[in-house]
Amino acid sequence: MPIREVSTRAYADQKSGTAGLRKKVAVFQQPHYLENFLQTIFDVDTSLRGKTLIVGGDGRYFNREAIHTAIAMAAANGVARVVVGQGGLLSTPAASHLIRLRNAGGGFLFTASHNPAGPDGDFGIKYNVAGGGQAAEGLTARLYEHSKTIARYRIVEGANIDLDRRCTQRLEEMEVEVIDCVEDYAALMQTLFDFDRMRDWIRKGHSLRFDAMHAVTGPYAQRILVELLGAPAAAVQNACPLEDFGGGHPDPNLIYARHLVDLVHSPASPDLAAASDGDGDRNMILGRGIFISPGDSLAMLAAHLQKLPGYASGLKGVARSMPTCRAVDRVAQALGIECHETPTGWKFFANLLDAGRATLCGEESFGTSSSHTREKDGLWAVLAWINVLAATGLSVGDLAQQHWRRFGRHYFVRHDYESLSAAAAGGVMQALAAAAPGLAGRRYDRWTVSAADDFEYRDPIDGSIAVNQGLRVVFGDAARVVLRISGTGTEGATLRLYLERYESAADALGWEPTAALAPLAAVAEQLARIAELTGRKAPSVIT
Ligand code: G16
Repeated sequence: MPIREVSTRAYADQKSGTAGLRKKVAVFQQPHYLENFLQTIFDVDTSLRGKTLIVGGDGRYFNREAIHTAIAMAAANGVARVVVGQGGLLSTPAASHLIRLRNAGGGFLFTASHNPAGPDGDFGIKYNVAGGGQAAEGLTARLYEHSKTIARYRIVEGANIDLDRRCTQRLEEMEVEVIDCVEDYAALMQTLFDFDRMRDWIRKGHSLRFDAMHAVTGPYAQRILVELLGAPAAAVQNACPLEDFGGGHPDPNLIYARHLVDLVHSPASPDLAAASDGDGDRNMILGRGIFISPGDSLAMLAAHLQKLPGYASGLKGVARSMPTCRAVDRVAQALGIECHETPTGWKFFANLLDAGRATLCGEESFGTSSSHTREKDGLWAVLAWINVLAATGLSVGDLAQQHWRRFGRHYFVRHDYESLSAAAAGGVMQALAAAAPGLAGRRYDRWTVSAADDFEYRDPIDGSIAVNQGLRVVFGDAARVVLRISGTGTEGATLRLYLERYESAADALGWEPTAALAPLAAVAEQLARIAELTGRKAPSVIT
């Protein structure tokens, strides 16, 4: 089959956001659009030549076409071997693990994460590098520059790879290995968790409900929870991945997984309910009558992880993104370990994980994971919770109460203002940034501003500096108001307002989060003037 060099014209919008390139499907369907971006990667990151490339996606619409294109281009660009999940499926954490396991040069993960799918939905590419982590800021900047001038790409014409049969095929000089997408990941999980104890926990009658939301975690949950841990088949719902995710929005949060919230508040509540997102890197944890916020989940796992086999030697450190509540900071302090605050985006954890400075990381956007991979990992978090419950004998609710009694409680909420014009969202940011230098010492309601700035991060390992990572108004340990523009939206600009309020143990119990945060929401409006500057009286989504 001939390798063809195809002339193309550059598109000017291939700038990666918080997690890769994310656009409407129709944008990716433009002539040469996908090819241009892939060629950009092959041109800029020459380390893929002669190496293994991991390829997979979350099964959404356009996934198969994209994978066929990627394989045909890999063969034309000197890649030695492509390892691809059967049916084109690989969860993001499983792909990251495979990059590490196979010592691959990198991986293409076709996903727009939790964004809706289908012909009118979103598509995306995460490019992960050797070691399994997402491309760092410096590399994505170089990719963007190159994408503006690209004029040709290379592809093997007429390639015809069977993605559904597990076997090794040849395309020109390159080998294509189609593998079971779950096997290596499931093996890794068994080295981290006490499967005997978890099986026992289930056998004794503890109940589970995991919602795969018709996205990629279905086969993973089926194999691990049902086949390996013995949960009844009904414990995993919506397990079959669909191209449009069944018309749903696989974003495991209080809005899009409302049915799980209702379930845990009903008499039919399982002991643990959970969900994951489109590509399997997010997680949501609930117990009978209780939702565990991602920041709390991170802190609670940090407090108990050492009880699990893979973490028996203790945590080296923890890390959270800046907008994530500071609950884990208190646990780190009690454990006497490092606690890092990074910008939003899992890629910022990679250096800390590689350097052994962090074992556990988490973000408010329903992401939690450990040093076992270089991505956040939805099922890992669910398994960690099952193992912690099995090891402690506590219910989710009791574990949370115990935690808050010891460490105090961080109430947290995120308000999203979606589909704003870039000017409106930028206007809010600029106004608060301009006011920030004069805020220290001012009193709002019961809180006094201790610091207000635009978050800047200096990577402790490579010294790189990331600026403009979100505005934060800090009221000592008692509260924070954070404001930033999302890097993952595909329609207009999304403004995110994060509210965090801390109450020490004595005051904490029995407080309803919405009520606890209402006065802080009023303070945030005074500070950020979102209603006044955007005309939006209320957020589009509250999680
Ligand atoms: C991505 C990133 C996360 C980030 C999240 C939200 O998640 O991997 O690190 O926290 O987006 O980003 P933003 O607030 O900029 O929209 P995912 O699950 O979409 O890949």
